[in-house]
Amino acid sequence: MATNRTLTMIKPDAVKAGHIGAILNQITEAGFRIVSMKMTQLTKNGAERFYEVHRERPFYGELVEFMSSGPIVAAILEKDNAVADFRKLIGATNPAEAAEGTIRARFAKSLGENAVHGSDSDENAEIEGNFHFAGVEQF
Ligand code: FUP
Repeated sequence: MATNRTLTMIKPDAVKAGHIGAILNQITEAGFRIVSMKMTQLTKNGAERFYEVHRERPFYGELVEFMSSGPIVAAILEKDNAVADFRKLIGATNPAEAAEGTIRARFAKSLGENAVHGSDSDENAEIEGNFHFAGVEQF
């Protein structure tokens, strides 16, 4: 079952800019079912733990500051081939390189403030889903 799920976050830049509705619409129009969803805010410690794999990268500090700077919308999404299909829907990490019509091409500001997160593997989708949601919140 985990192979059909991914975890997304609508990041602080996109929430501030008022894009929650448009992004969720694009996600559901693309055939993803919402398994879990909430508006929340990462603490600095939470963002550090979520992005632990990037700890040694030069952008880690900025990433943690940004991701804890305001509210986000976290959601678990379900669809066949969810991880790969969602990454295709959001486009490249850098919005300047994201294909036309992708969520990042439409809504992201920059490489650092790139509107949405999408899990990069089935294993991480499960870890990230369980980071944000308890079992009873996964429908
Ligand atoms: P992605 O899987 O597309 O979200 O990209 P990564 O896991 O490589 O990066 C996670 C987040 O780190 C990105 F969403 C934005 C930030 N980042 C930077 O700020 N600078 C970089 O050079 C790479 C990533």
